[in-house]
Amino acid sequence: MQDYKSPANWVTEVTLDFDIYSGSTIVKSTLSVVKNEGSTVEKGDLILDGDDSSVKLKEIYLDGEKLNSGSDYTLTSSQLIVHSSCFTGKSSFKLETTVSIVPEDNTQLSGFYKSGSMYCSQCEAEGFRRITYYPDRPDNMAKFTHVKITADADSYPILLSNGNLVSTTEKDGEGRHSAVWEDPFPKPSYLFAVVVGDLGSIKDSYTTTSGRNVHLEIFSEKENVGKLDYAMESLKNSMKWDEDKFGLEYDLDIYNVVAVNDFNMGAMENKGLNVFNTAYVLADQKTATDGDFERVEGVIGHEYFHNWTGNRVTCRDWFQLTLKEGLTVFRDQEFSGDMGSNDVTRIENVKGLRGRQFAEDAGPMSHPIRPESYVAIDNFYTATVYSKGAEVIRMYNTILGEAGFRKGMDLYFERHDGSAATCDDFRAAMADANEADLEQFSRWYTQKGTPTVKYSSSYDPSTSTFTLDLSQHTASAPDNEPFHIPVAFGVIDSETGAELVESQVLHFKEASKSFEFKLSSDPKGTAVPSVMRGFSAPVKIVSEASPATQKTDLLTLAAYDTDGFNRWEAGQKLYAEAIFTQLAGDDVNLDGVYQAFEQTLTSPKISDDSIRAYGLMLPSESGLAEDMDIIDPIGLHDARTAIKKKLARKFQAGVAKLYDRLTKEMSGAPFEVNSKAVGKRRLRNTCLDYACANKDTDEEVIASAQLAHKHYFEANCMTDQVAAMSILSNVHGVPEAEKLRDEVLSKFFDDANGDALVLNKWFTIQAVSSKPDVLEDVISLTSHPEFTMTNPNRCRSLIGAFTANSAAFHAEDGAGYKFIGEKIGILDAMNPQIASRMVGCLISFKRYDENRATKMRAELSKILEIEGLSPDTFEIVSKALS
Ligand code: HT7
Ligand code: ZN
Repeated sequence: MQDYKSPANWVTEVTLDFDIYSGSTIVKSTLSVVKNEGSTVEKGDLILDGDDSSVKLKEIYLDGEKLNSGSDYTLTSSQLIVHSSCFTGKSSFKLETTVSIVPEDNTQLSGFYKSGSMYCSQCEAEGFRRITYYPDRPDNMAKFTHVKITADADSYPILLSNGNLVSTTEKDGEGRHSAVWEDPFPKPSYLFAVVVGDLGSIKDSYTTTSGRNVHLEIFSEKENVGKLDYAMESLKNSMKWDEDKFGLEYDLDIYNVVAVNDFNMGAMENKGLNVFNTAYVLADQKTATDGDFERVEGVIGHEYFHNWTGNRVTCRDWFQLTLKEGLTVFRDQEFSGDMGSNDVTRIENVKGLRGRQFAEDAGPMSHPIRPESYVAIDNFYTATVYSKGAEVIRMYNTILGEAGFRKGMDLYFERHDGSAATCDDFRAAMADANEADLEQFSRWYTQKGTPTVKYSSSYDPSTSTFTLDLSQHTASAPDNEPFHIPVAFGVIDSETGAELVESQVLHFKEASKSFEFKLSSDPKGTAVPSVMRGFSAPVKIVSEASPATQKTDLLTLAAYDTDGFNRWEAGQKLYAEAIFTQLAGDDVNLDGVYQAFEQTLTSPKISDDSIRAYGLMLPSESGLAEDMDIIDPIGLHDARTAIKKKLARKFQAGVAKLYDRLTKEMSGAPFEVNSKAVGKRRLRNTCLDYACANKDTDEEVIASAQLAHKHYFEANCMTDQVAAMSILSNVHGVPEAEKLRDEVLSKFFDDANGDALVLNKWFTIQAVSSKPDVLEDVISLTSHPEFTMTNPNRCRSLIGAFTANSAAFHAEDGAGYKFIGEKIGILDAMNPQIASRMVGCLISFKRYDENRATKMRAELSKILEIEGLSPDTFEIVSKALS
């Protein structure tokens, strides 16, 4: 990690003036600058960042005196350096600049840009330098005291920025009007925002515990205003949850959210003015799936929680990104769990972590949650920084307990409110508040890779002693020192299901260690260890027991574990073992799998339909791939499909019965979004998936298609439509069934009526189809009039989705790689952030066989040769090839 140096000068106050005209926006800034007495930088020059591909300097004055290029300042492609000779002897001064920018030409969607008919900004991480010259670093916290926006009044009636609205002017003779905003809280430039447009909105209010009345308003394009209610409810729930859980209240009188069509990421936590990708704010019965509703709640919560963990306390430098992101993801996960079901949320989050972050840790971009270096910081908004970062925060919570964690949070805010902090500051607050030793815990910040924890156990009846042996190592980073791993643990009696050892957290800090427990009486059956309950650490957990013992242990845990997560996990491990045996071509004994599946399908003890559904679902291909040294994408897909078919065949009657029962129960019920209703839909759609899985004969293909077709036309919501259409999109080769598929696909398209988010689903479902000619479909969809590479959501919905279609993307002839390679070249010139994310699908070539690896590498080499390749894509590709 580069040594941190605070700058020679601080900007303490800012005024900005945006004068927006079609084709050119003039930005005037006045910066109040003071000398930083604590700086260790040798030269005292004022360094302002500025990207000259976006910003054109017009004028510059220091305390009213015009400055001259060369003698007074130096302009490079990325900086404006005001020589210290211009302000020698002054303890403070004012610097005024005027620049022009062209938001209409900004296809990178970083800085100030046009999205449809509105203008908006995205400044994290380094977008402010594409708006004006400024110390664009997170440790420079300044008050934005006066932000004036002027634009055409008829085209742009809404003029928004951070903080409080100070004044407005009416339309003048030229038809222009303006608004002035002031943000009383000092902030880094990455939290600055401006939005200008002709927008609709919904309004509400929230009164904080201490009595502050907060005006809440969510803006969108006018035709989408009817889809904002769920976001508003989620926002109010978030505000209440943060007060209840962490004693944190909102601190301004206004909280504005704006939905934007063209956005590189999910959303942005700008102080008092969140900007959201429409995909994470718009939701209604007709257009959003339950998954979409869940994401809206989670992301609304996430951005709101940033107000304290990110905005009030920000990051000293971008190496500390996980300080705000890991912590805020942990907070949004806890919020989502509390709003619905904690076990369900945990299962979903761990599935995501295993599918994405474990893969990242096993590839060339593997990095610690606090990276050591970067070329483009935008490349480090990764699953590791976010999701593994959240797991690291969760481990503090596990080690210190909920009350201890809260004490640590309180101390963190007491010490760092209003400042820019580090991950070490956070760890120190946790340690000091609890008098805990978290020295070794720091390795989670500095060491990369996914550790594997192996365990074995024994029981000695002569001493009534149960022994658990643990060892840890990181295969991808063998030099790693042992981590401090909290192992949540219990022991279950295989005969009675009784908990033989009280559930507890073991502190595993050595390369290997044995833990002993005295049992009060001998087990009736065998004593089965339940290790890493609730997924208490981001590790791979492997039993060293014989395959036969492992199977019986997993059956015990699947039936009896008192920990909901491990109950689910045991079933998943049984399924995974069967899939890998199938893949190896060995005889598969499915007795255990059938037992677990049947138990899940029928057990009256399972009260949550989502848990039952997740228990019936097989592990994902991406999750399974992480347990393979060399990934065989097609073999894996086929083996998983084969096991699914066997289950579908064996439980055809039971699945159909459950499907019918749920259909009856749900018929005529009003549409609701709550755990119960979502659970029912999830379970019924899982049954549909199994009911349609038997496709060995043309008759079966037709019968499946008819069932899915019926499900589609009887659906009362997007969740059920998508479930049915996903099944139908796989249909091929049987004309009668293909007719039903095509009918549904075109009905879906017509009913979308141009709705961008619904059309994205239409593209995605076709891109992830298991049809053998899916790539041809995808290629032809790139010429569809509704397809465009310039909108990140649309691009992800087709091109990104195809890369997730592992069996098709990794086709042996390399056609998938070639297609993606070409698209990345085009994308990089428009939007490097999106291109560099997309190229991630090619970089893990070492995980594949020689044929595939060679072809993937060849595409990467071609990309590297592109003239003018962005630093973003260059960083990822060159790391992969090195
Ligand atoms: N903190 C926000 C990060 C973000 C971002 C980063 C790089 C490029 C574009 C971006 N848009 C938003 C999102 C979050 O974690 O809340
Ligand atoms: Zn965030």
